[in-house]
Amino acid sequence: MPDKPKYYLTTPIYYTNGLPHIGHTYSTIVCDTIRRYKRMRGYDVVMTTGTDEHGVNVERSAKKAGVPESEFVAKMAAEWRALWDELGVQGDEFIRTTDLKHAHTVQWLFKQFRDNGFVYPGHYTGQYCIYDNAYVDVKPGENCPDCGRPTETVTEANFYFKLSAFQKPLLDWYVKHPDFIQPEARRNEVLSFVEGGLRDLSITRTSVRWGIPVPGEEPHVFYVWFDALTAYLSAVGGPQYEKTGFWPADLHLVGKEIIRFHAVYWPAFLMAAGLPLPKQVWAHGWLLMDSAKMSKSLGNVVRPRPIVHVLGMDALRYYLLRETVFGQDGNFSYDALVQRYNSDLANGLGNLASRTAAMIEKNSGGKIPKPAAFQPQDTALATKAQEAIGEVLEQYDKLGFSLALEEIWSLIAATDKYLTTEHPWSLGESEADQQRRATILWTTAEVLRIATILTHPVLPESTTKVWSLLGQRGQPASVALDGLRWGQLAAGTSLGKSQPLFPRIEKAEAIERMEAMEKEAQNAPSPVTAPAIPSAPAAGSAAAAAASQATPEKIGIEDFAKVEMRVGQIKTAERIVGADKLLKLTVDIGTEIRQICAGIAQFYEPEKLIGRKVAVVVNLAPRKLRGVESNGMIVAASVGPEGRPVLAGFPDEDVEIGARLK
Ligand code: ME8
Repeated sequence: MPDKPKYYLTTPIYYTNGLPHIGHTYSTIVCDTIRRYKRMRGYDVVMTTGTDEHGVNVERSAKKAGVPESEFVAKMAAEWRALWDELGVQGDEFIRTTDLKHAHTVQWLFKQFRDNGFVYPGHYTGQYCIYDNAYVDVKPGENCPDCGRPTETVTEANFYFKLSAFQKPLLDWYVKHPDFIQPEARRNEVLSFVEGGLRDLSITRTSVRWGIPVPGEEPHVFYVWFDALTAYLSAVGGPQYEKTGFWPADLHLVGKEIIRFHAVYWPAFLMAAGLPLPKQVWAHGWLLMDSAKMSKSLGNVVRPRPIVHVLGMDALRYYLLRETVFGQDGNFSYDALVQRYNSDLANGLGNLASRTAAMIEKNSGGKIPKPAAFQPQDTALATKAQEAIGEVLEQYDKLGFSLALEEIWSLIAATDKYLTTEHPWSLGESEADQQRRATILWTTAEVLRIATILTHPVLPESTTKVWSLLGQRGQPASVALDGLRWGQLAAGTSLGKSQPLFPRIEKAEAIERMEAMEKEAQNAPSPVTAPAIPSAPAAGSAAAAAASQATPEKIGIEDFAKVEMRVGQIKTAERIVGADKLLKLTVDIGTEIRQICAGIAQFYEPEKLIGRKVAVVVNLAPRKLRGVESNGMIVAASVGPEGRPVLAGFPDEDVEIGARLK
C-alpha cells in the first residue's frame, strides 16, 4: 500500500500569561476540525499546538504570583492542555517553548543563519510592547499601535537579523506562491508592508532573563517571536525534520493580528537558514464581543468551559464554525449560541436522529428496513445527498466551514420536509404500505448516515453517538470520505442504543447558567494558586470542609446552634445538563419546599432518592452551583480518598419532616 500523504498544520503557540478564551478556542477548534477532516480524506496528519512561555511578560506575571517562572508556566501550560482535552481537541504535538528539544532547535536555527551571514551585533533603543512582544515604532510615552497598551523604552545590546536582505526574495516568493497568504485581504496587507521596505530585526535581548540563551553569548536570550515561531519546527523533528517528513508545514493557522510575524519574519528566518518554507499561512478574523476584539486586556472575554458545561463541546464547536464566515470577524453572543443549539442541533440533527430511530424501532423491529421501489421524491432526496457530499468536501477543502455546515443542514431540512410530505406514520399495514414505509425509512436513515459522516469533523462527540445509534460498526472517524456514496446503508442492520444528543434547553436558563459560571471563573484566583473553575463540592461546601483532615478548632454550643439543620424529604430529583456531578432536588423541609443542588450525581440515581429523608442545612445563604440556584444543603459524609458522598439519613426511625437536628 502506498504511504499516506502527510499533512502538517499548526495553531498559534499561545501565551501562558493568560488562560484560554473562546478566541483561542476558535483557532484551535478550526485546526482540530481540519485535522479530523484530513484524516478522513486519507492523510497522515500531525497537528501542533502549544504554549509560548518566555519573555518579560511571563517573567513579571510569575513574580506577581510569587512563584518561579518555570512553576508558573508549567501550571499555565497544564491548564491549556487540559482545556483542549475537554474540548476533544486531538493535538498530536503539544510543544512548550520551555521544552529542551525546542531550545536546541532555536539555537540550531540561529546558528544556521548566523553561519550564512545574516546576523550582526547591534544596539536597540526604542519602544517595546511587552504584551505583543513587538518592537514598535512610536515615541516614548505612546501606546502600542496594535493593542493600545503602554509601551516601554528599551535600550540594550542585541543581535540583529538582516531582514532587509529578504525584501526581494519574499516578494518573489509571494508572487510565485499566490496562495501562501490567505485570505486575499491579508495577502494585500503583507505585500504592501514588505513593498514599503523591511528594517533589520533585533532577535536577541539582554534586558530579559527568562528566555532561551544564545550559546556563547550570555546574557543574550532569544527574542520571543523568533523563539515561538521556531516551535512549529521543533514539534516535528527540529534539526532532524527530514526524518519525520512533516516539514514544511502545510498550514499555519493564526489570527489576523499576527500575520506579519508568520508571513514575513518566519519565512525570512527559514530562507536565511536554507530551510523549506511553509505552504500556507491562513489568518482568520476575530471573535468580537460588543464589536471589539475579545481579549484579556479589554476584559471582554468569554471562556469555553461554561459553554461546554451547559451545552456540550459540540455545541460550541458547531456555533463557532457555523456562525462566522471563516476569514471574517464574527460577533459572539450567548443568545445566538443557544438559538443555534436549539434550532440546528436539538431540533435539526438531534430530532432527525431520534425520530428516525424511533420510527425504525416501531415499524421495523429496530432493524434498518430493506427499501422497495424508489419513487421520484426518494430519488430527489438521494440526488441532493449525493451532491451535498461533493459540495461539502469542496467547502471543507477551502476552509469554508459555515457553507459546508449550511449545505448539510439544508439536507437535514429537506429530509424533515420529505418526512412531512411522505408521512410514513400514516401508512397502513397492507403489503404496499409496508414497502413504501420501508423505503421512506431507509432513505431517511441513509441521509442521516451521510449527514453524520460529513458533520463528524465538526461534531465528533454527537456524531459518534448517531453512528452507533444507526448500528454502524467502528467509528465515523475511520470512514474514508473519498468512498462515501449514497446507497451504502445495509438493510437489516440492528440499531444501537439511543443516547441523549442535544436535549432542548430553555434559552434564558441556559444563558443565566453560562453567565453565572463565567463570572465564577473570572473571580477565581489564578490557576497558579487554584483551579480556574473549582469542581463541584461533594454535597455542598460544608461537606467538603467536613472532609478536611485538619484537627478543627473547638467551637462552643452557641456556634453549633447557628447551623439550623432539619429533616427534609426529597420530592423530586433530576440531573442537570452539563453538570455531571450535580443533582437538582426539591426537598420538603416541613415549612416549605426548597430547591437544593447536591454534588451526588455520580453516586446516587435520581429516581431512587424520591421519598428519602435527609438532613438539610436550611439557613445557608442561597447560592448558584453551575448557574442553578441552591437554597440549602444536604448533609453527607465524605467517604474514602475520592470523597464519595454518603447521605446522612434516618433509616430506622419514623422522623417527622421539618424536625430540627440538635
Ligand atoms: O499571539 N478572535 O499568542 P496569543 C479570534 N504567542 N482568535 C483569537 C482571538 C479573538 N478574539 N483572540 C485570540 C500569540 N485569538 C503568540 C503566538 S505563534 C508562533 C505565537 C487566537 O495567546 C488567534 O489565533 O495572544 C490569535 O492569533 C491567537 O489566539 C493569539 O494568541
